[in-house]
Amino acid sequence: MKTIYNDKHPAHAATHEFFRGRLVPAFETPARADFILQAVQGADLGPILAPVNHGLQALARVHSSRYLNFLAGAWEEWQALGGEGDAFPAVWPVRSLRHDIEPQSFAARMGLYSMDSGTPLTAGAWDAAFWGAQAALTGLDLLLAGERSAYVLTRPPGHHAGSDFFGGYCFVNNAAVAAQAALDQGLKKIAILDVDYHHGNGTQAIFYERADVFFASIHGDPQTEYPFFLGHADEAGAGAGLGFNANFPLPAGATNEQWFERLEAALARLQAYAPELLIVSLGVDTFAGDPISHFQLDQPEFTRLGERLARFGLPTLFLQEGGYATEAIGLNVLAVLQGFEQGA
Ligand code: Q9C
Ligand code: ZN
Repeated sequence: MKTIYNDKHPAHAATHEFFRGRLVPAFETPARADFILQAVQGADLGPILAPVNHGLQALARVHSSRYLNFLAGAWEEWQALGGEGDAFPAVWPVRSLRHDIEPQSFAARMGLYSMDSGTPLTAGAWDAAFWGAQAALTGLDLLLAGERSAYVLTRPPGHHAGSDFFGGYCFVNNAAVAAQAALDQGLKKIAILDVDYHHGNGTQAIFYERADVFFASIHGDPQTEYPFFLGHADEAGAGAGLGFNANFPLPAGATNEQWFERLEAALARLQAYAPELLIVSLGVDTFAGDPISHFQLDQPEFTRLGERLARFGLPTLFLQEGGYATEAIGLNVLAVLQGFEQGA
């Protein structure tokens, strides 16, 4: 399996994030991707390629242009204001406040375009996120040229980012960019399977009213787990998209048996949809040792996941999402990818 490595990822390097009222060391760090790269290289998984620039247009197919403009210029604006350290939002347009007018104030736009205070906007966030999407598009090219699978090694992750907001450590929704690009190149039905511990609210929302992308997700119950405000089992899609969204929330602390049972249920829904391409939002924060999550998967289960996805039998694009047990992340990801290769 080929890996597309976003070598611009170190440009996004937050030192701290807000958690329980104070700044704590950031969880989403460059070291995560470094460990994965080391594991992929060490195992000789296959060639490691650089992303090819496909331009901004592919991002603009799923993100609003005012949001992309904001992201591209945010660091300069923050610096011009004398911002010290990373930028964080502090005010949000909740219910009854307006979203249609884009305020001049940078602080106000930080809130308009974000969903939480746990996602530092750094000097290199835009560069890293832009090239992450390009890496996803490069991976898609390989599949459209006939490869059976590809792995996109990138950060920051993408699945919490909506059409016009960042959050959950995500800025550009790589899975959505890739799915839309596949449709734009003539495919008709795309399946996205999100196995990150957290519900992929951004991806779900982007395709919620559409029938050409089926989004299925297994995740910690939003009653207690981030992103809290989306990811319930009754979210089935709307309008033309009704029936093309499926959520499988599990309580924090769920067993591996429960997790694989939900995986089967999710795959059954995707199979009935008869998609042409599978995009996997591959978060490995389902790992038993993850510092911010509460499932119990370990390396044998990650291998089993990879084997099962291989038996699903579709061209498969793996996109890196979460996973915060930094020292273990490389072997956890590798277990999925090698399981896939063995199961093929
Ligand atoms: N300090 C992804 O896995 N807040 N995002 C956690 C812990 C947000 C995770 C709080 C977690 C987002 C892509
Ligand atoms: Zn996650």
